[in-house]
Amino acid sequence: MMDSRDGLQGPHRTLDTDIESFFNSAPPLKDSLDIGRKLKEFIDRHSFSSGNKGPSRIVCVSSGGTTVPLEQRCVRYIDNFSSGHRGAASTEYFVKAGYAVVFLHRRGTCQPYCRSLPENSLLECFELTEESSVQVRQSHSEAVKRAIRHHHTATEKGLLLKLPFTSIFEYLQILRMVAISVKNVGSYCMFYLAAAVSDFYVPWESMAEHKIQSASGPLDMRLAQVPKMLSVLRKEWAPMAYCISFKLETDPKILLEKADMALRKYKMHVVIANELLTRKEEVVVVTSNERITVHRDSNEADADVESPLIKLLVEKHSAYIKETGTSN
Ligand code: 9Z3
Repeated sequence: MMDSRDGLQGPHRTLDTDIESFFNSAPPLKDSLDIGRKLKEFIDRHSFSSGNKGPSRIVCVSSGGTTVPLEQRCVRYIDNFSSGHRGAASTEYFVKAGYAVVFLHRRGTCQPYCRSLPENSLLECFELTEESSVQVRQSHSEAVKRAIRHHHTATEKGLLLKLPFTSIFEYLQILRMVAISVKNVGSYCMFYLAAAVSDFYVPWESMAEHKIQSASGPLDMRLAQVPKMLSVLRKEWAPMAYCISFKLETDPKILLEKADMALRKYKMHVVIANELLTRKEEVVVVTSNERITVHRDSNEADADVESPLIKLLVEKHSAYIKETGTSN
């Protein structure tokens, strides 16, 4: 029997079929109706001309690592190192630059405006008074006020939509929803994909339903390759959006070459190359005709590399909007 994909040949057929079977076999997204509603409201609010200001720019920032469940009733999973710092910091700078941000983040990872607060912020930043009411500790008062002020400004203006994920299944399903819903925003939309996405996974249908038993001896498990969604994001989901992905390596000798390859293979507008150990100090912005190294300003104690990085990317996005003829 022929299927509707029989017109496709070679690698395209394989990739499309892999992507289709990934989504078909993924467990259904629990809050998909709620996510769809929130996305629609957010995008409607920012994609239509408001007064004489013209449409806003929207960026989807992905942040943190995806998990790979080993059991359907998940007890164990494979995870990665990502703290979500890059995504959270970048979100703050995008909001500052006037972008509306869909912050697609791993549950429990670093959040915008909370980066300067201690890890256990509730217990460390607050104390009980003699009358048993709660007050901010003097030592943390400036940091707490700054965080609350900036967060409120962003949320009051409706510039921040937070969408959480945990597993690779959730991440890719939500990314697809976001991408399809911003299609009409065209070149005003940007994807800034800083999430550390699993390369390998256990397909849902071949996954054990119940907790894997240790009494069964050493565990032998075959992981399938996660199909690369970047091509389909560029080709089908949001073809006009400005797309930035990240390339992470631990071996500096192969980093730039791999970033170049990703740029060409997935037709990204920009690939940001970073090394695990120096990722907070410097990154290299790779495009088809240049490589720009961006450093953290080492003279300032709380400066981060995301500040000059986002400034540069916003300029590049402006040039792209102009080039595609949609500038107002
Ligand atoms: C990155 O390279 C991010 O910059 C980091 C940020 C994950 C290193 P943290 O969250 O770290 O601040 O702790 N993200 C993308 C990594 C990735 O999975 N890239 C894929 C690859 O390298 C391409 S989609 O193959």
